[in-house]
Amino acid sequence: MNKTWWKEAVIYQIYPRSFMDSNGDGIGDLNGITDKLDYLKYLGIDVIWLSPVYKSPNDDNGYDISDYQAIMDDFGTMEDFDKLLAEAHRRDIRIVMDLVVNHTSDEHQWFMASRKSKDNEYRDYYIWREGRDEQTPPNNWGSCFGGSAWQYDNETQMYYLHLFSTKQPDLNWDNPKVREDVFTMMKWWCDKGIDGFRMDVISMISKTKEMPDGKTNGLYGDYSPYSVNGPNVHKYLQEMNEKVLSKYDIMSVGETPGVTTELAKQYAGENTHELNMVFQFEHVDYGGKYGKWTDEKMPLRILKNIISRWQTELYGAAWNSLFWNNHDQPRAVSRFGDDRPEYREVSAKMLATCLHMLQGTPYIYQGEELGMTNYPFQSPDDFRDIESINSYREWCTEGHLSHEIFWPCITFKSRDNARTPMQWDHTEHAGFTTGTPWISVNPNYREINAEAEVNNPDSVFHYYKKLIAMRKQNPVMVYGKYQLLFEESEELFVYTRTLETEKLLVVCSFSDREITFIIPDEFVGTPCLISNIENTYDHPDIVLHPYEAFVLHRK
Ligand code: TEU
Ligand code: CA
Repeated sequence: MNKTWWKEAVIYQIYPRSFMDSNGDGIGDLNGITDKLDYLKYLGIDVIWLSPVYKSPNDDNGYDISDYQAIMDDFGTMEDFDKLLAEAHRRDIRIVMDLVVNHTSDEHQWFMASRKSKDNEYRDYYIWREGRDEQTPPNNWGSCFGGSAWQYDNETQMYYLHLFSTKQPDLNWDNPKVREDVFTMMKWWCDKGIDGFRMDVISMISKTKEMPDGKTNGLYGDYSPYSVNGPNVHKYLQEMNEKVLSKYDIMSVGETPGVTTELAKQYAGENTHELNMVFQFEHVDYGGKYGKWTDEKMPLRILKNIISRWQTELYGAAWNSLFWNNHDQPRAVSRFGDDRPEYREVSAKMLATCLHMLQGTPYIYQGEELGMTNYPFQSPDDFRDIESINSYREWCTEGHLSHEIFWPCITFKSRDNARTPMQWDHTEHAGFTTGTPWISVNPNYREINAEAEVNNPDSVFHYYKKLIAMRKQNPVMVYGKYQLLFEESEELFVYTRTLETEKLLVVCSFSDREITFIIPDEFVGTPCLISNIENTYDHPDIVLHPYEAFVLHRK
């Protein structure tokens, strides 16, 4: 297995809109991030993944880009970006940019030209089709954010494809000029000195030519068999690798909905010349009752099964990305842990232990290191996210589902849970802004905030800091081989990591009960590397506290 910096790194995701507002307009910005670099350095992370900061009309908070080489007005200027990059590099922190090239904004100049006529030079940059008849789109596909995936355009009386919102038309990657323009743009950022790309829905860039109807489960058909992991996706990524990625010392991580372990070995194989890693979603896509919406927690055995399969099957062949949450997912502690006040800190630390001891590169989503929780939504008016707003309308206002049934599901999983402002201190608006925040601050900021946690050596923050530092001292955390123990347990996630003669035992309780546990012989009497509770581990028989986690180290 090759050793590389991005395997050894810990990556911290910033959602700029909600991180830190430097000028009082209620919106986080680049200078706000620069102001907080010392905080991130103190935490110890190596890389920042910046969610999109490009010019955008913000239909989907920056994932709808109207100019790839300009900064969003809300976030500042290109000079501010250059300063952020320089200041980050001065602290040995790398910056990975979000690359959103499955689609652009409908306000991108390529699309504005494309829609004007059937024969202009940008027409073929997007995916245009005739309708079946005047009222009917080319096929039955539904978009990710509700409604048909096709939008009729009056100008030329044809439909364009948008797998996401109507303001996010899909680019036509089969057009070599599209690929060339995207690669040129990527090189422009690389030449500026950025350190890599996180590639938005990169598994969806290649569509089948035929585009037949998809299976319906309700109003619309499923596009995924014809758009996810499509016919030319690997060819295009190899071309991107050859023309751009291989020319720089950068890292790449693909966001790949629909990826399997087999496909991951192609997308991110050690020798396939595509990407360095991919994000898989099996452990976060579990159990939708109404589309993706559900209030069910995933049974631990299923979670362990998924994670273990990825750990085992990628070993030596491809590299895992490790995450509990991101800007599209609810808060980790509310979803996989227990956010009741008596268990929040201990379960957040347990989850951190469980994730950082796995094989792969760990990603921390802003506020996770504080144990930030889901937001207590009161009404649909609290939503800012296009997906939550459209879904509520589709299922409840226009559909036939009752509010009482849908509400617990949408509030458990809404993307807005992750997007409330970072909680910096106990002052008004959690120190995020001196103005009015664009989305409400979680009212628990008086108890849960960075200032309080930095000052408390027992905090979730300091626990993360310790885990990150330990990774630098213990190559077994990075390169050790994974093995699951006690597979049948419904409450404990126990595994080992082995590197040559060194071995870690990782024990994590996902239960709010006390549990008796017998330490495997070979670890009895070995030193404890980290634990989230005061306990001793020198006798084999122990009683685990609720959400206890510990790691023993045998050399
Ligand atoms: O997300 C794409 C994706 O995989 C969706 O399934 C995503 O989980 C979405 O939230 C639906 O629930 C990426 C970005 O991460 C997301 O923020 C964007 O909205 C989307 O692409 C379109 O660019
Ligand atoms: Ca601002």
